[in-house]
Amino acid sequence: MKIAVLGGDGFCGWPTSLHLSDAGHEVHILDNLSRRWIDTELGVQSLTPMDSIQERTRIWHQETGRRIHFHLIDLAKDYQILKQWLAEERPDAIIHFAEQRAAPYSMKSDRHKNYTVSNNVNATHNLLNAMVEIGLDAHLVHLGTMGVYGYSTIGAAIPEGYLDAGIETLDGTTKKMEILYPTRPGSIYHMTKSLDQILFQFYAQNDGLRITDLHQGIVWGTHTEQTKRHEQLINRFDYDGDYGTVLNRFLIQAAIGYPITVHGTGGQTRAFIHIQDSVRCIDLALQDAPKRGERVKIFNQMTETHRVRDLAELVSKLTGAEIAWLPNPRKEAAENDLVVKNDQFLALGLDPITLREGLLDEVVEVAKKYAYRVDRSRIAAVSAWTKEISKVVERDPEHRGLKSVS
Ligand code: NAD
Ligand code: USQ
Repeated sequence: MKIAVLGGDGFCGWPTSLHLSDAGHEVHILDNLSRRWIDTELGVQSLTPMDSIQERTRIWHQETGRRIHFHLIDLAKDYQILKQWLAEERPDAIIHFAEQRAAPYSMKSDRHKNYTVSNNVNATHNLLNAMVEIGLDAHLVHLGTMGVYGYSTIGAAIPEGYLDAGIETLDGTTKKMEILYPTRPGSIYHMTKSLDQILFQFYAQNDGLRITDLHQGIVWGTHTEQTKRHEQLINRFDYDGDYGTVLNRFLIQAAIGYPITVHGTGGQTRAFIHIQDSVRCIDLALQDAPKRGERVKIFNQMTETHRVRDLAELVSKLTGAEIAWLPNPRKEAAENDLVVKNDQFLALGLDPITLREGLLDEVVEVAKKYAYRVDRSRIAAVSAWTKEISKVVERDPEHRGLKSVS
């Protein structure tokens, strides 16, 4: 297949591009490299040394003889260029990773909120609009998030996207209907993914676009089979307070002797998936495209759930690192349970990699190897969800003390 990977220079997009190229597909990365600019804005860098996208694709060609093509396009702003590219290349499938994906970054200031909404919603809408305009019947696979559901604790498993509901009609009977599971986003970023869902629903119903939305949990790990093939194919690894995700952060903190930063009581339960499984799931989803006219196919792309404090304790036990209990910069439930259905990927043959598989050590090894690249002053998560929380986070002496750990 000819596959366009939008956002293919990122943490999930790069290993997915390599995997698909390795499997024999013709891969085109479309990316505006905004994530690299955001690193510059925040004064951080990936823990792992990342070469330019051109150099990465050159090394891939050198190692495998296969070409990955790169196109510098801003999906949110370059509508005409995107439309022309799609019209000329007519990919069979499009994988859409190209959004601003950090919740803390999306909550930093009014500017960051505006940027996240306009970047994410316009990127998705421009793509859908262009596909209809040029009559492109490609299978669109989008990376959404478990966070659209809001991690609620209602004593039931979260279904894969849809909920059977009943509504009382005027004549007193109950009419059954299938609805999108109600969204309850916990950040501006997660809100944009909830808006994406509505865009997909409309374009599938109105124009027959074939769309799969993958509601993915937190991705951990760094290497995949292909990124391990050469030092310069290495994946991005974010550890900073905005882009670093919880498990990868805990592992790198442990590796460099920084206290493990648990927010609040660490009572939040989240869904997780290893990067290698994330890549596999996308491949499985590609092979299971919906038919024209079918509703949007929604998968929960996760393999296990864990409570944040359990992860902190696990990493602490594994490495001897101490745990710091910090005021939570986010507005989120202090404690939540989470049960999630993921039957569809299991039925398609996914054999999940779990935390028990020994890959935690692999991440610690990577973290130790590149520890010299870490700026410890960038580890604290200081983006506060509300002005009130911001005052608490700033006032707390322990947090300030931790920020200056060196
Ligand atoms: P990332 O920030 O590493 O990669 C995103 C890529 O998209 C970057 O290379 C960036 O430059 C590009 N991009 C952003 N806006 C663009 C635009 N307007 N035009 C062109 N390119 C643009 O993020 P990631 O961790 O690889 O996540 C990829 C996708 O998966 C995101 O949509 C995210 O919401 C979703 N996701 C990620 C995780 C996770 O834990 N990392 C979990 C669930 C879902
Ligand atoms: N947390 C800590 N300490 C830290 C960092 C985070 O206790 O040092 C806590 C947070 O308060 C939160 C939980 O860990 O309760 C998860 O935070 P996170 O930053 O790992 O994950 P999140 O903000 O939810 O976002 C990440 C990705 C996002 C993706 C989402 C999937 O950045 O792109 O959509 O995971 S999910 O969480 O399932 O919605």
